[in-house]
Amino acid sequence: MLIGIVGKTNVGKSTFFSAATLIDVEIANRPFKTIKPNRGIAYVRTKCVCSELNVKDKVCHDGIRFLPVELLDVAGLVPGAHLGRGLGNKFLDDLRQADVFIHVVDASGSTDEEGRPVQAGTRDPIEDVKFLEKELDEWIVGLLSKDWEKTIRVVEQGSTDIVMSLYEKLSGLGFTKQLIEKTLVEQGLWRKRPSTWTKDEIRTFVTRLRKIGKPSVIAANKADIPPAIENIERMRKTLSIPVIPTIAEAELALRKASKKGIIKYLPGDTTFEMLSDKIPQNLKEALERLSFLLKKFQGTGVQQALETAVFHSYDGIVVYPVEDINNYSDKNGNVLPDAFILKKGSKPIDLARKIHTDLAKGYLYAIDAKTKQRLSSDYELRNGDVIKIVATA
Ligand SMILES: Nc1nc2c(ncn2[C@@H]2O[C@H](COP(=O)(O)OP(=O)(O)OP(=O)(O)O)[C@@H](O)[C@H]2O)c(=O)[nH]1
Ligand SMILES: [Mg+2]
Repeated sequence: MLIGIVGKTNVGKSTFFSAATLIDVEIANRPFKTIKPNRGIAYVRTKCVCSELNVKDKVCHDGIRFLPVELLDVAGLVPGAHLGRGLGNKFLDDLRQADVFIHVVDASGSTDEEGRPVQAGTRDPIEDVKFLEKELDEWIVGLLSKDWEKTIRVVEQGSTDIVMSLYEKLSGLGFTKQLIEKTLVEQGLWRKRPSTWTKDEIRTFVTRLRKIGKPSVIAANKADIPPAIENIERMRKTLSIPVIPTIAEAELALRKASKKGIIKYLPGDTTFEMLSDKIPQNLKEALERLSFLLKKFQGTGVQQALETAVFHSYDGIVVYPVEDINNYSDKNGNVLPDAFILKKGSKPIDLARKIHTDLAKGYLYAIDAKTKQRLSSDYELRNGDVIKIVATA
């Protein structure tokens, strides 16, 4: 699973990335610090199925399982990026494979539209959300418009159908044929000759496709700077996607202090414990400030943003593959050795594909380890399912 971190330049994308992955990257209060994308692994938490099954596994901690997700932090955008402003938006191609976006916004309004530092409260973060969504749409429209005349010709001559044609044009973006077809129908473009589609119709179609195919969550960052709270309230009222207040900088500091053994802190916690009383005064003061922020915001929001992206926006469910349905283990007796995130609506064959392409090739059927029942091939997997895939050798 790949999460793309997108947003205007200088809003805290790399800080968020670094806090979530503990990978050191360049962070600075100036636009366009990141140019080359950063890739790393973060973890989302889920309640492990072990307690429900009354078994003990060696993977989860106190009944909580940490599942890896990949994060991609890319260069920032500014309005007009699709026309080449700032660094342009060509690097968005790195994000084609992303399943979901975390859209980092400077909720405090302390960076102007070009990402330059300004007095807090100057810039309206809602404008940042709007322009970024527009840039994402322009990017997709650009992919769609390439050789548009030719597309029109082949479709109208009947050599290929419109769904297949659009699917191929947008290949790599991860939109399914079903989604493309459903969106065409919904927008009244199905059976309408592509040569008669207006620019507005194409744009509305793309916006809809993006909203469903590349869902996103807003990380309302720099929530610690005062005007952020009012801005977040407004964003929640205006926007139709989840808005999670985040303080990426605090999360990064806490995770680093925890790594150094200064404090005991787990991502997502709302408090931490100092592990020594010989902490220098200045560090103690900094930690006290962090403690205050954690209490005030009920956490730094970074973990919550990741989990909202995976389990809410992307609609992820967690499924546990096993080989031995009686002991819920693999063939070596390891109990619940793996857990995979799949999109809601996935079938047993999708799980097989996640485990190994060969397993999908030789797929015969699946068994629900909890009920010991054989599952039909169109069974929709549910969160917490424990599944054995039976395949040819
Ligand atoms: N107050 C505050 N500052 C933050 C927070 N998160 C990041 N910053 C600061 O914001 C500035 C920009 O952070 P970056 O992570 O480099 O931002 P970016 O979006 O990756 O920027 P580019 O790569 O240049 O587009 C840095 O000075 C960070 O320390 C936060 O939660 N609160
Ligand atoms: Mg950056």
